[in-house]
Amino acid sequence: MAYIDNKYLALDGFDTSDSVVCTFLMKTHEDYTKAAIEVAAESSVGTWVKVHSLTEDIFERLAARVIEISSEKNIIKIAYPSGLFEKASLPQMLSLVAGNIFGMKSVDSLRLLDIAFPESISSPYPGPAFGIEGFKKELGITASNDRPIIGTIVKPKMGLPPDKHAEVAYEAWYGGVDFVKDDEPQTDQDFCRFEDRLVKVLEKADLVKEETGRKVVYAANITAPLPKMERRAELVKEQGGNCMMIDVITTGFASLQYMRDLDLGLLIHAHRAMHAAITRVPDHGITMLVLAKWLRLAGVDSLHAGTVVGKMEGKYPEVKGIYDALRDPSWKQKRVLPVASGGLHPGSVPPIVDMFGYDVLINAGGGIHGHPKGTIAGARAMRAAVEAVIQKRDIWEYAETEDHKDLLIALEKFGVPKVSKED
Ligand code: CAP
Ligand code: MG
Repeated sequence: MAYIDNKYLALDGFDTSDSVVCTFLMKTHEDYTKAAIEVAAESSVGTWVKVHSLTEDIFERLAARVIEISSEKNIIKIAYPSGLFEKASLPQMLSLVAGNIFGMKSVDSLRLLDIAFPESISSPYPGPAFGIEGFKKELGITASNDRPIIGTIVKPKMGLPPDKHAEVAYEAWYGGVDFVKDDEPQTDQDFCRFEDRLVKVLEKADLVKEETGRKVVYAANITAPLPKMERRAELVKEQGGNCMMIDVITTGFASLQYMRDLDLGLLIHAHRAMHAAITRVPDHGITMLVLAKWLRLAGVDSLHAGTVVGKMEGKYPEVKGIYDALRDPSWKQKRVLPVASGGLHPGSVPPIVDMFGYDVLINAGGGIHGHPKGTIAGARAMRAAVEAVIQKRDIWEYAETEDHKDLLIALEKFGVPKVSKED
């Protein structure tokens, strides 16, 4: 296509202080600079041919500019003047910087690697209502007794009736887990209606508090078309719940912003199911880093962010970058609690804490409910693993010295290697 106008190029400097700056990985069979111009034009004020109605004034105010081209690295940077964006609207922002350009014939592949916002764009977004500190406070965890939060997912993923679902939650909490969530596809099916499940699980949360004195969190999965989501969130509130879980990619950014703006005083736990359809292909799509930044602006309190050591893909540099963006203290918005989940078990606790510290929610589904002695033992093993890390002790040494049978069985079951002293 014949996009024209080198005026989209600003390679000799451009004031980006009031621009959203996007970094793209762009591969093309066309002239590299020309393709970069076409991406900038199509994602701001241009189209495939020059139109008479595009005045100089509009161009000066609103045209995106290519501020960096590195054809040998397949990297381009584009600055988008803030005037292009509606205040506090992620759907509009995504339609601009992550819209048509992915499908243009002039690029063979395009991946939005990173995004940086000027104050004028980011500050109208609410960010998390609770954040990391608020999430931990809900569980009675403060600076004086700081530690990672332990969570589980009720398993099997689908199928349990409400009373059995609640029983699994109770056993996990009783064994020492702080946080229990529904699985991502578990919403309001005939085998387990949402309201019935909610009431029964919250009764167990109250029972655990009576029996152990510990406050716990139940992330009820309210995922649904928006009116039902709103109704379910209100039910969580009415029933004394403290957290709603939303599958934020499948429900969409508009729904999430709406639910956050209700300001119900409930933790928002964000599951990212379907993200890998967008984030995984290395040359095309949008990175989880960019999704995480958008979700922090939107105001999730916790977000699945990868584990490096679990069953889902994601190498350390990329996953650490996501954790850093969620927990970056320089933002006006509160910090988001990253969630490590997927294929984890008690033996995963030391490497997760080594990589990411204590400001993390470590979720284990199969790693708890797959314990040979059942869910309570699995939860106790997870809790003991955290205790070993807090005491800076080797997990095997701790299990053996403390004669922690549940942890020993878990380490054997999940094949956790013993690290000999000289290692
Ligand atoms: C984990 C999980 C989570 C994934 C999500 C599952 O269960 O409940 O949804 O971890 O992946 O359904 O697989 P297990 P991510 O603990 O039994 O693996 O956190 O990467 O979004
Ligand atoms: Mg799941």
